[in-house]
Amino acid sequence: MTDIANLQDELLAAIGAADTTEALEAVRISALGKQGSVSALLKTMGAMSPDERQIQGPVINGLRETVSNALAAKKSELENDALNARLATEQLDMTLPPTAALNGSVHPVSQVMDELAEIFADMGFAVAEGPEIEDQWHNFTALNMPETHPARAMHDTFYMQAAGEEEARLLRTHTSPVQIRTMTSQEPPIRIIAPGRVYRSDSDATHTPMFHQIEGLVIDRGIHLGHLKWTLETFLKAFFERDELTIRLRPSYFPFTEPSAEVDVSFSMENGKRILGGTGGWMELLGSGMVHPKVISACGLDPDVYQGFAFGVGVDRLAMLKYGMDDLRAFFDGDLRWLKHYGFGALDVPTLSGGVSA
Ligand code: 2U9
Repeated sequence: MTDIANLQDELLAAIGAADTTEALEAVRISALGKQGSVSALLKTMGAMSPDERQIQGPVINGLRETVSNALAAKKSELENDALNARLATEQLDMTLPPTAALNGSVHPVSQVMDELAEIFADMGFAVAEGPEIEDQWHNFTALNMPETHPARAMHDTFYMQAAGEEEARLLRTHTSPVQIRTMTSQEPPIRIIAPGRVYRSDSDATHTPMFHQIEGLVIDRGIHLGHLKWTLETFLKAFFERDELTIRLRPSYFPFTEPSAEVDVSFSMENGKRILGGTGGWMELLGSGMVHPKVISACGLDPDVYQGFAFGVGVDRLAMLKYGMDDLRAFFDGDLRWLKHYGFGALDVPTLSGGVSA
């Protein structure tokens, strides 16, 4: 009995003295391991007479339980101490500058969208957004493209039919439904740009099933083609940072504008490469026109009172022309080497005063 009491005192003292989890584990093995002192005592019970076992059994089991409990208590005490020590040394200084500028980079599409928002904000345009999953009315019908209109088939639309819903919904094929939503919810004058993702079932070197568009819309009294031409020329000069850039409107057709015009931008050659601006030739860049009276009526406005102009252009194409990428598919590969090469620093925020380019 006294041996067992002595062993218990010894073990509890050793547990109390253990100051690391490793030291505590060594004590546990010396007591409860295969060759441990407590395990050896437990083994002796097999050879005892029933009377002897009735007396010694509870004592030996009591020893095992006391030692186990002391080990568990000490273990959680040591772990708690370790956590507190870590919390005391690990500090996060929220006032330090971010390191994002060194590690990540801003995708050229995001950079160009920020540049566009900055340029158009200076001309009084707000940024408008809308859902990417649309209904057919906002994406087509309100834009003078009834169900039978051939342009609907030309858009290579991704449709989705929900169970129990009568009409299929779709991934917007252009950002124009955003302008429709603005016209049906706000009073003119309206001056907005709608940048965002659009989807068409099309895929090759110059087409990806998802791409980025920016469209602009102005609705007010007395708006005419002159306002459109000035706005586009001012925007393109600011975006490409070339004062000698000129534009040319060519008659075209879109269901939602009348008249419609394709916009060409002048370019010149420098070291065998096309750069925008100058007098070397013309490059097609945007689509535009005066908003069709039927579109204005569809949004509940009187076309005899309100007129407007609209335009659309691919953001990815604008980025390629300004920053010199040649393959559209690389935009969406997520290749870190490409992002490092073409990406922009997170702190290079485009401003008109500091220069819109990074
Ligand atoms: C409303 C009224 C009119 C938007 C317009 C274009 C011409 C156009 C293309 C350019 C390249 C799409 O990304 S692209 O393939 N867009 O040519 N977009 S006029 O007209 C609107 C929009 C909304 C309410």
